[in-house]
Amino acid sequence: MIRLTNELQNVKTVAIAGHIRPDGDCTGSCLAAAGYIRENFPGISVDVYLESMNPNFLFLKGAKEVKTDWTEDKTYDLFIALDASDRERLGEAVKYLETAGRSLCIDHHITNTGFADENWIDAQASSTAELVWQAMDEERISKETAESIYVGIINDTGVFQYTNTTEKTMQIAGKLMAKGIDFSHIIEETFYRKTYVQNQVLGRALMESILLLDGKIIVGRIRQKDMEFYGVGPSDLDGIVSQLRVTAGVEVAIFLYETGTQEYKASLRSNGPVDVSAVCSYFGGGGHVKAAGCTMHGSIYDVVNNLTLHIEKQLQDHEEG
Ligand SMILES: [Mn+2]
Repeated sequence: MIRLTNELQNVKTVAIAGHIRPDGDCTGSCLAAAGYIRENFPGISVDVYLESMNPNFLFLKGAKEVKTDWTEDKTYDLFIALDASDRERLGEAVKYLETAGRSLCIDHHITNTGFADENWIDAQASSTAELVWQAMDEERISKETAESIYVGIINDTGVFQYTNTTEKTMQIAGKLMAKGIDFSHIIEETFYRKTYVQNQVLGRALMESILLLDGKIIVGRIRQKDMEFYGVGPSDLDGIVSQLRVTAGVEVAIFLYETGTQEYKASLRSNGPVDVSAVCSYFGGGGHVKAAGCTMHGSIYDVVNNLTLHIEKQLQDHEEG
């Protein structure tokens, strides 16, 4: 376990970074940690590095000060990695880790490599935000910091729906509510809100999806030319795999979007016994048992075949076992 108060002794400068393609947990965790340090340790200067800032999270405190430009060479006393499972996932922010006096890593990915000087990895935690809450002194957490933590938790639990939600998750969520946050508004704006084009591209992926293996696997995909047509980027595709997943009878949902010639980013979700983290790890990716991702190379047919073979194998082993 890591306690921020203990780690900030004799520290004057802190860099906080999450993973590339930052999601709500990553963004919320980073903003919460930064806000907490700025509010309670005024002598410490904090920079947050995120590859991009989702406009839905711009209302969170400190969001507008996030550095999305990593060209500056700065050295820090302390580097804190949040929700990033390995060095590669930090993107170019890894240079601040390498030059920092000391580094911490707080994460809940089972695949985390423990790359920092001190690592707190708890794969039982619903979200990194849940761990960030525990790293703080409860009475020193402001309403604004509570909002950022809440965004992290609802993002990774699907608003307390997924099986990673625990009694502890709900206790922490209750304490966040007691800080006076507008939880209903936060859920609407950060989890359910979609732009018109995001809904259009979701519809397109659903309409063109296919079922494989007697309906146990559903595959959706978006080509680069589709993304250009709708004028959307990768972050606009969040949530498509979740919608594919709710299809009746489906064990595993696969969503693929084209990132280059014969290159696809794959997101997998499991409803049942299939460990998609194992599938994605085989192809060089990672994640959680029920939600994972990887980058795949080859034609769309090869990519779908390779992924479904591994899923089919697991389903067979499960039926036999
Ligand atoms: Mn997370």
